[in-house]
Amino acid sequence: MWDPEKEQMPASQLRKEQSGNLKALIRRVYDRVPFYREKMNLHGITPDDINCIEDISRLPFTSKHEMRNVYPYGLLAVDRKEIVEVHTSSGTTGKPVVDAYTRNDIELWAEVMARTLGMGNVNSTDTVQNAFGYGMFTGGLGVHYGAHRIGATVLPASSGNSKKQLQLMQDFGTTVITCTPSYCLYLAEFAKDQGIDISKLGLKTGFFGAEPWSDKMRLDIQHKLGIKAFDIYGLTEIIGPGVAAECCEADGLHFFEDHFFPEIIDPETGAALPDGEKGELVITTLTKEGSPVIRYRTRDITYLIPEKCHCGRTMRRIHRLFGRNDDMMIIRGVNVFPSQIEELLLCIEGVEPHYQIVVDRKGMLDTMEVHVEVNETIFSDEIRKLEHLEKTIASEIHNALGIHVLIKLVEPRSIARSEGKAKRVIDNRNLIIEARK
Ligand code: DLL
Repeated sequence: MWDPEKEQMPASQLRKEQSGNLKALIRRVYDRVPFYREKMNLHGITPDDINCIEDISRLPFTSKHEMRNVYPYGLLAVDRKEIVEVHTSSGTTGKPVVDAYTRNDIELWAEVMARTLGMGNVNSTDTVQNAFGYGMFTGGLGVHYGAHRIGATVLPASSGNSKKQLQLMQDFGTTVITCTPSYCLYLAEFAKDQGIDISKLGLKTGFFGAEPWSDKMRLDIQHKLGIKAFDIYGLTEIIGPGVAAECCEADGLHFFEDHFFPEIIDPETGAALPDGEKGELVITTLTKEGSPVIRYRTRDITYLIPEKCHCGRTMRRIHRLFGRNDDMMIIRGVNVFPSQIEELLLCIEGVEPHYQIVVDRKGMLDTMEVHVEVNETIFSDEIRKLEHLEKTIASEIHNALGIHVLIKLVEPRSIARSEGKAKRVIDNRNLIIEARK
């Protein structure tokens, strides 16, 4: 454990720290950030109303839409000259959101990322090959700072260039790999093509995140690379990676709630949901200085696990992410997450972990087609067998989700690979989804 004192803090002490930090945060943003002051005034709340962590539910939410509206520096709670680094989201669906870090924020980031890597016992003898993208994306530098803090040797490989990735692994004896889970699988496939057995290169551990991935996909990664795979969660709006991470029990991600306070709400009504109930994750940055965020609606769907973990850490856990409610497809009235489809697909013999879901509307009816890659052996089977497999997959999905989908088996390697986040869904319906704003 990287910081046993913090990570095993008794709940009462944690609540006390959270309460003190929330109170100080609200006073700070009220005094310094017009955006928050105006919102609080509108809700008739003053800093004096916030005295303990439970009072957090009195505060208004912050949405992505609002954060974009104040691009680039509308959330700054310090003087601009205190900012030492800036990251942004990709901005593919609108203006990017900005995370502005003070020197202390960078220290905090290094600390929570050291905790994250500490979940897999990374230490100064390790060589961490960081294949998350470096740049405005938070993955690259976030992992980098954490690995430095631990004293491991970092190979700042960044994403892509698979040939070079394999060369680095061989030359420098990489023990830890970090990247998106979809890129990791691609790398395994690429290694195989090159005649390299990636499971024999001495890798021990991998940290994967930035996109949803199922337990089946984890097993596949572990098997193909011969490593233990950890799920790590984070988002630009909050700090980047380092918000929550899985321990060796692999039963939920410990939320670093001394710095980031989690709540689960009903996405429709905004009402708080009890532990164990699935809903939208809302996060408040309790200690960040540069661009603090209050009750940020992440759109990510999960639930809180309050039970004590066998690893000894006391911080509450969230279940692995089910997906985002803006990725949730409503197909003829049924809510479907890509992760549910993935989970089903990967249970079927011969199916590869590469798929794409194409949603369309024919007349008034939603249609869903799933393009599924199969392995070479299956693909060279006779047509009759392929048709049988298509039917099997369609009926598995129908049994589990109650919707009819068209399955199209496609050639091995025909679905585009990504070096970063995989694109799983193509929605051709042109629906205007409120949540996307
Ligand atoms: O993806 C930060 C990150 C980098 C996390 C490296 C983990 C590793 P954004 O680009 O702002 O930041 O995207 C954040 O990605 O709201 C989730 O929807 C999704 N996401 C991140 N981690 C996971 C995960 C980074 N472990 C958005 N499982 C989040 C599922 C994840 N979804």
